[in-house]
Amino acid sequence: MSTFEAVVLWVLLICADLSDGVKFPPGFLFGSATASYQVEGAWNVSDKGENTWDRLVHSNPDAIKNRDNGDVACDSYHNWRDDVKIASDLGLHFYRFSISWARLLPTGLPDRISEDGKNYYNNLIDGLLEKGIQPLITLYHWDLPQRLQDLGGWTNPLIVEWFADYARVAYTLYADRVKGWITINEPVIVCDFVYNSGIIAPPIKDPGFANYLCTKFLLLAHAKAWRIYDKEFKPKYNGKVGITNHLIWMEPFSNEYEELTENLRHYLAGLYSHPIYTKDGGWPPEIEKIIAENSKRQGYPRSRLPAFTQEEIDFIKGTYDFYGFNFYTSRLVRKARDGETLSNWPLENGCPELSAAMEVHPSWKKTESDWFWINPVGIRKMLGWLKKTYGDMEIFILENGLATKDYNLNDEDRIKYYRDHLEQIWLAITEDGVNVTRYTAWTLVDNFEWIFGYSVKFGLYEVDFEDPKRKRTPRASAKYYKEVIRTHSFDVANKNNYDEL
Ligand code: GBH
Repeated sequence: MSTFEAVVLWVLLICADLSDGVKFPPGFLFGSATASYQVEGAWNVSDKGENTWDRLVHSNPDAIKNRDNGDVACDSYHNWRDDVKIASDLGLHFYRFSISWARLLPTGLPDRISEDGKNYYNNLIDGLLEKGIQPLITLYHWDLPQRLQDLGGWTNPLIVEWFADYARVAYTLYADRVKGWITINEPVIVCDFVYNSGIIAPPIKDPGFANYLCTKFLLLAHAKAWRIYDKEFKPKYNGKVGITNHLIWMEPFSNEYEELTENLRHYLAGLYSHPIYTKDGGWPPEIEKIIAENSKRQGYPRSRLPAFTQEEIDFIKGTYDFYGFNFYTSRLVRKARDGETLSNWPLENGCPELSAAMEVHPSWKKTESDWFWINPVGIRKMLGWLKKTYGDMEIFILENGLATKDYNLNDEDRIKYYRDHLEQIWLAITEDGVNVTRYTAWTLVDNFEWIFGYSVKFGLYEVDFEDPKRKRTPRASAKYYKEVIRTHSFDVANKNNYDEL
């Protein structure tokens, strides 16, 4: 062996050794995600039906920062080949995207399937598979057909049938090639944020009442869609179906708020988890009791949280193949002061139902988005809590990422965010024995960030929104993530030596 060879071997051994220590388990998968309304554009192309976000941005443009809208967005409807290319350049194991319900079913109902809608998703799926990337489909990421909204949307019990019919169409068309399905993205946003705040689509404010109707019917809709797959498609295709929650780690402000904090976890995560993942099913008992008592005191003849029949409890229970959640941030919890007004939006500021107020720790770095402070250890604690509370399940992390502002390719802060969160996830796996098997970076490309429009950016790739072709350019974080995937490790050895993208 020449001296040169010996040195090369020595370097290789050291590198292998270093990254071996921090490797994710073999079989652990890395992906990235987007959602239809945030990237597709083509809002009125072909026979696509109008959805609730189309309606909001057109009827009340001032609801959105800079009067932005998703009419064109990243134009992924026309540029899907670019998305597939960059997903492949990154080496993604899977790509999570959502189907626009009204693009596939222009009437919202299965009386007519759009040819163009059907082909669009067929092309995307086949394009991904050709590159060896698994498609992971979200059926509902907030863009409800407006026609169904006009009939009450998620507060109408018939949504259970409407959603199940739509799910069956999607499975029938795509389940031969798509092995991973997410029924609904972040029910706490679909129900609680929507009806408690009134500031996103559909803009209906009916706090403490409509949100709970939505919660009940959404859970039944999820369960029905899960059961359809389980019975009609799983025997043949053997894929996995689940729902994904938006979880914020809740920590007591001080010791005296332990119980309040635990209640709040059982409220925010529990309303959407207890019915599905526990052996008894149904509402989390302590929360059911609190809402019933509050309702009684307020003069209602029955709880604002609608009861389940035993049949419904059994129908929802066990409808999962994994526990899915999205994670961004954390909060500190304390009792609300007398007379303190709490925002009706419970997740990020306070929860009137429990008289809980939320704060942030001074050591958590504020990001450029109003609701978002950084606390990486929160994700490890969240994983530990899920395991302790609901048992040892397979867990998919289906979104995680950092918000920045302005065009900027050199996003060192995003790299740090990803690195620090991946480290905590790795610790949860290796030290706490939590069975996490997937990680998803939100998001592949800068896109329409809901009421913040294009002012807030989450992309691994920057998108030039002035360019008619919406050119995508990799940020430093894209290069970092590519290296994470290649080495199967968060501790990428030589940061300055990424492959060119
Ligand atoms: C996820 O939601 C979504 O699934 C995804 O579509 C989105 O792009 C991503 O996060 C990044 O935000 O300041 O009062 O308007 C996360 C939950 C709920 C966080 C709404 C931001 C804004 C509250 N989001 N919240 S407010």
